[in-house]
Amino acid sequence: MRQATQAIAAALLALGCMHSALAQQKIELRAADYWDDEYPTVRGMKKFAELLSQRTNGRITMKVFSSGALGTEKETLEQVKVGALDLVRVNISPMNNICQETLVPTLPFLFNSIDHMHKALDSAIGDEILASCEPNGYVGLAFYDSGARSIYTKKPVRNIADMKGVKLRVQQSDLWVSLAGAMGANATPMPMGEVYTAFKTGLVDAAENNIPSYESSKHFEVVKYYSKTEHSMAPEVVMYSKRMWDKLSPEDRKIIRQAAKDSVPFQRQYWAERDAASLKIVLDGGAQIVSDVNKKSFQDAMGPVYAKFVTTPKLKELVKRVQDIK
Ligand code: GTR
Repeated sequence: MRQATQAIAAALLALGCMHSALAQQKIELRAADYWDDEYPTVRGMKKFAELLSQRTNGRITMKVFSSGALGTEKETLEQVKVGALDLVRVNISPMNNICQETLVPTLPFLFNSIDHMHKALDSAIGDEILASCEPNGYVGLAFYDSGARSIYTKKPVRNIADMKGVKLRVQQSDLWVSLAGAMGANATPMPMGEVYTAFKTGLVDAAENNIPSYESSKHFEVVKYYSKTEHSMAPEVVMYSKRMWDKLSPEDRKIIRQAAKDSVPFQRQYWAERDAASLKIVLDGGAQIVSDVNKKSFQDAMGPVYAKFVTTPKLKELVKRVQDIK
């Protein structure tokens, strides 16, 4: 009896050692982002990496492969899904066809200000949206800022009628195709990296994005009118591979989740700085910001987009909760 007890105690001790060895395992995470090292999303990811390393005394590190080195957003999302990459920062739009709840923050004119968007994403609504992609292979860790998206093209756009027949580049998401259609435009979905050439060859006449993207992509050099339609505030998102997540210890999951969350206020600061700096660059480069846009003409046309995509009780509830935020 006594021997048996001793044997059990020894086995438990061994298990405990194994467990703490696992918790102490060195982990080198690999992350991807489309933008270059100075862009606010990459700076946010690097802050996230720094916090991880600090909090674990260098046990968990994260290398951020920037400048689209590992592929387009759609491609890196596929790598994350199979676990070839641990995590990625993408715009939420390429998640739209993967998990439904991500449609909500992409919807046109849902948020009426940046503050409203922050309140919604910082609340339980944001957490629910981040958590909703787990069955599809992605653990949502955080939302990053991306400002508001507006249309830019070779002539000023002041009213929805100006969009009729315009070849508008959109992100690779069915919601975006429908949104462009509701504006009267011809949607041309393609990855961001192809848009510059598409402008040059006339494949597209217009695109839509925030000012830092308009500047960083150099699109402002070829397309001079940026019309403030501010039709969507689709945020950026940090998605972790569910397959890789399941291999982490509960302690490490907690550390990673917390570091991602704690990088958010830094990223918001980087965003604000870059937004102002990019505006100056595009203006100095000869771009014109068109502010007298009839936003209501755009807003009034979005009913069919809501009708087509906000179809389940869950999506309706999320939209209503966002709209009810004061
Ligand atoms: C940017 C975003 C990128 C990418 C791009 C696009 O605002 O930061 O991740 O999604 O938009 O339009 O493809």
